Amino acid sequence: KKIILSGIQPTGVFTLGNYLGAVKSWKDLQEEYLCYYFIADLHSLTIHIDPAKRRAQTREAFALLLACGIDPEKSLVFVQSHNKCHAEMGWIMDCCSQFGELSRMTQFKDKSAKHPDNINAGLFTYPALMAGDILLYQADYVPVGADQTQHLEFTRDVATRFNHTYGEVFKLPEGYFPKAGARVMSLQDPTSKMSKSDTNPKATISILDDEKTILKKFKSAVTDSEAEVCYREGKDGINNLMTIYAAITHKTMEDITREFAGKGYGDFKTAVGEAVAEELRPIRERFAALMEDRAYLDEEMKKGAERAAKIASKTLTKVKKRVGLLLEK
Ligand code: AQP
Repeated sequence: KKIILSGIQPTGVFTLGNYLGAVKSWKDLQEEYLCYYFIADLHSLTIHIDPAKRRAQTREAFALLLACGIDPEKSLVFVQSHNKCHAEMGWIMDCCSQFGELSRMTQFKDKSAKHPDNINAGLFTYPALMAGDILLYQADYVPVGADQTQHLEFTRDVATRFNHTYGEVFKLPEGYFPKAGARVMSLQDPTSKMSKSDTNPKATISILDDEKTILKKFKSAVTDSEAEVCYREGKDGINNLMTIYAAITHKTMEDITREFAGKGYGDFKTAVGEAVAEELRPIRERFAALMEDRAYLDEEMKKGAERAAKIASKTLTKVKKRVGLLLEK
């Protein structure tokens, strides 16, 4: 089986964007691929989070993955920092990355503009740590959103350069773009993506929101002054709601336009809210049950970390040999 690898940061409860854009397809991929999914807690250190909160969010993120249908019997699920190979490999990748190429990363530019008070070195070398995550497991495919394609290209560049300098070690990973994957925008500013770390709770749907909250948030979603449900340039708010509705119901944009012809935005927003609430209800219930069973979560994390370390250490040992680090006896 081909290997799929992807990660998600424990920077808050997953949003509907994380779910529809990533985790929902991760679940389906388990049937066809060997899947490795991890909680990217080392990456999350690039932003300030209260330490106790970070710890809690890491456990929650792990439980959320399971609640979303990632099955630890089928897939490898683990916390990044529990496998020490990531940090070691990250440093080696740092030393294989050029300042110039890292300077061109748009995510660094975006994130440093967003947090001018904390432009740390980790934010700058984030793509090198990510390259290490991917290359450690010799992943064939990496499901990435449009915002991550540059980082994947970077990973391929680093891997190619390494193979050229030290001899073939790394498989070159390819992007995987799930057909059903949707890019979900903020409900309050539909020109920017929905983000877990958005400080305006009205802008995001958390996958743990209850039905009432979901309906209320959709009701206050920013749209336009027309009254036509159709997917068209300039209708960012409606386009976003249609994208969400289509991703959940598998209807086409034409179907949706037909369904709401002659009806107002109010009806449409209610329908989207109900569909989302219905989709998220079982996840919320499973999450609550999982959080009651801390021993099970800890056990699964431990098993995941052990399996991950076993796989990754093979690549790491090869890499260390190739770059000339003296291996301990
Ligand atoms: N709005 C979105 N629509 C579709 N996909 C999205 N993803 C994130 N937001 C959307 C995808 O979710 C996966 C995990 O993301 P991440 O946690 O590694 O980091 P992120 O992309 O920075 O996600 P957030 O929610 O925006 O987090 P913060 O607020 O912490 O920066 C990725 O596959 C991503 O493409």
